[in-house]
Amino acid sequence: TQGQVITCKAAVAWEPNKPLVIEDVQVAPPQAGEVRIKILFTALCHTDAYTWGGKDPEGLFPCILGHEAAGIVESVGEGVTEVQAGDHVIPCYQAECRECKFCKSGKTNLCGKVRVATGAGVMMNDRQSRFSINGKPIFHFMGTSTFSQYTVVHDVSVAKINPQAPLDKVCLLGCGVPTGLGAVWNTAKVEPGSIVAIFGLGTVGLAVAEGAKSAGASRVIGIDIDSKKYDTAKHFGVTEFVNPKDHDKPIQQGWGTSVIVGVAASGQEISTRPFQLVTGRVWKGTAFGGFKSRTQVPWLVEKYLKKEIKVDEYITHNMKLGEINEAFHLMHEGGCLRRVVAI
Ligand code: NAD
Ligand code: AHE
Ligand code: ZN
Repeated sequence: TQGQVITCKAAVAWEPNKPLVIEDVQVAPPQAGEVRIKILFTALCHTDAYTWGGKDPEGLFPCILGHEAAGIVESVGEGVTEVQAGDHVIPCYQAECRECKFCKSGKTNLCGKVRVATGAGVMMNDRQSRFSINGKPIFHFMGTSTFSQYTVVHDVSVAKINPQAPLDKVCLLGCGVPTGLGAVWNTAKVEPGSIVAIFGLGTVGLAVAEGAKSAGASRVIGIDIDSKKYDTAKHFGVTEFVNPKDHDKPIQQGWGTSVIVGVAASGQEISTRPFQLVTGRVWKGTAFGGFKSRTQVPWLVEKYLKKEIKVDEYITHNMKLGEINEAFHLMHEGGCLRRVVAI
């Protein structure tokens, strides 16, 4: 198949909020600096639902969503040296080129090399998509587009991992679990004895709880409007629960560091009085938990293999590509964390 167009199945989002359609999609060969990956397993993250729901200012349609996955390299384009056909990999929506001023700064995990293209749903080389249906281009998403049996990504967006790792599990290390752990370890830098409050007890929130427990937090307060999340949350280190629906007055007090993880729809903003920051509160945000993707995803895979971090525990459903719309609906059910789809 090297050098040839591959026709395969992919779940195409034709329009916001309309069911995804499993289509035969043509996937062009990788160009210079690109890698074509056979995706074996992909999970669904809330961000996929956010973009599918038309809330993402960068959302483009038709597109192939999906960014939390694992697979095997099928072929590589010219000049690609760090991976080859047969390597087990995790696509990384947050690239790491190790050459741009951001990568070299030592201050951020955000990489500038291909972000302009990934935000526009195309590849950097020619600003075109590698996906098409009978000649009609279909946009990429987050530089990953993992709801497809084959995808093309930039080489700076591929983490090569230990081939012994089970791909149906470590696909989660492509987004949600690292984001939560890293929000605690890298961004908030939680110290022993700290009190941590988590708003939203999905996979990202529970990974925050796991990270907080491992960092020695004395209390981990879980806040969710869905009381069904509370039972599971205990197993991830949440020690107390608050359902905002049970309170008619604000109950927050004190100061500390707030780390924004969640994404918001176009036009939605957060604000506060300067006094809050003047008097010692700190407001930060985190993308992919501050982890350097190509360097640290393989390290997280090793930590999982040594049983130092949980992954299996976040998987509540195993599904097939044809069930992807059901997988989106399940997101809103109490018992649901990650759904892993076999592609
Ligand atoms: P999820 O759907 O699995 O979980 C979200 C949880 O939040 C649910 O339990 C829901 O009941 C709860 N919730 C909803 N509204 C709430 C409210 N008003 N107050 C308290 N709880 C509320 O989602 P997830 O996949 O864990 O993702 C969580 C968020 O993080 C999403 O916004 C996602 O887009 C974002 N995200 C950001 C990054 C990043 O790098 N910054 C990475 C992954 C996910
Ligand atoms: N496109 C949205 C922003 C989306 C966003 O913030 N994405 C997170 C990752 S969410 C993963 O589930 C992120 O890492 N952003 C940094 C980046 O470079 O995209 C918008 O508001 O325009
Ligand atoms: Zn995600």
